[in-house]
Amino acid sequence: MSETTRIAIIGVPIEIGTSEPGALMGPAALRTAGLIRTLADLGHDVEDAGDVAPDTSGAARGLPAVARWTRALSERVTAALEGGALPVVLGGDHSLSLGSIDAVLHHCRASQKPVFVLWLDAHADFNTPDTSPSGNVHGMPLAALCGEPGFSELFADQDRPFLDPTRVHLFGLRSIDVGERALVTKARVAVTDMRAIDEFGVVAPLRRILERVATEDGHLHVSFDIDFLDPGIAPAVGTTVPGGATFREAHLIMEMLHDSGLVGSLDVVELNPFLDERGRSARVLVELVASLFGRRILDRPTPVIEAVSAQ
Ligand code: HAR
Ligand code: MN
Ligand code: MN
Ligand code: MN
Repeated sequence: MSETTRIAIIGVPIEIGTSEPGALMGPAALRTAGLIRTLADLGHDVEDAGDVAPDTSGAARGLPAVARWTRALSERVTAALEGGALPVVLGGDHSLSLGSIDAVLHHCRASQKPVFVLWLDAHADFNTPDTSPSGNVHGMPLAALCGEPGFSELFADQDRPFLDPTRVHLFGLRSIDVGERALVTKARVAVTDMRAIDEFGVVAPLRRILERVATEDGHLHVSFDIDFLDPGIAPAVGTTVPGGATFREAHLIMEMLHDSGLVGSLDVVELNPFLDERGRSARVLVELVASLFGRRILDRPTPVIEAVSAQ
């Protein structure tokens, strides 16, 4: 059995960042698929902090409404981090990362720890209100967090810390908009797109990322958008893109993240249970999160790795 981690589960039933209804059921579906019990059975100390429920009366959609969620979630994630727990945030659409990562940035500003983000996603989510073809806020969180213009109303703190785009790593990218691509390039966001994964696999690029986080003694926030996975294994998402990660690739990523010991916070987002097939996408996510938290086949790290690197 690996070490015990204190885990704070925070549900965020938000779907106003998308145009497809249903993601608000995501936290409930992940609980139904056994997420809490699975993590507790691995020996972790799991607290289910329930769902965030901001007052959104008078602001039904758009940035003003998302701002209410962002502020409420940022407070909850900050409380978890300050209490020494590892926050696991269940979505809900990807606009919730505005709140989870804002909290991580504030928390790490005090300790001067650099914040790294591993963005497992088919999309870059680096649009601004100016470049977005859809106007959907779930396609914008990284741009807002990195300080691109157009988002001043989102955050409570006018002197907020920004995310350093060169410490953001897009992993699994295979759909990007024209204006968004220009921003990603200009900001020098790190990218391992699907072509790179096809050519080199997931191991070499992920090892480089983890080595960098370890060298700089950083906090690693993992933001796992279910559309990173191939729709064939995880159909429950409004924005499917073909050619996604296989179960084996995603599983290995989770095992490597666990073995690194570097993950400090996690989002699991964009699950839309209304589009699922008998709960199978929710179950796949629970399996993968279990691997990130130490479920392994044998009761020891994969032995071949030591054998190979010792040569
Ligand atoms: N890039 C498109 C847009 O901004 C689609 C974004 C879809 N985003 C998510 N999260 N599903 O990654 O509208
Ligand atoms: Mn996303
Ligand atoms: Mn996506
Ligand atoms: Mn595997």
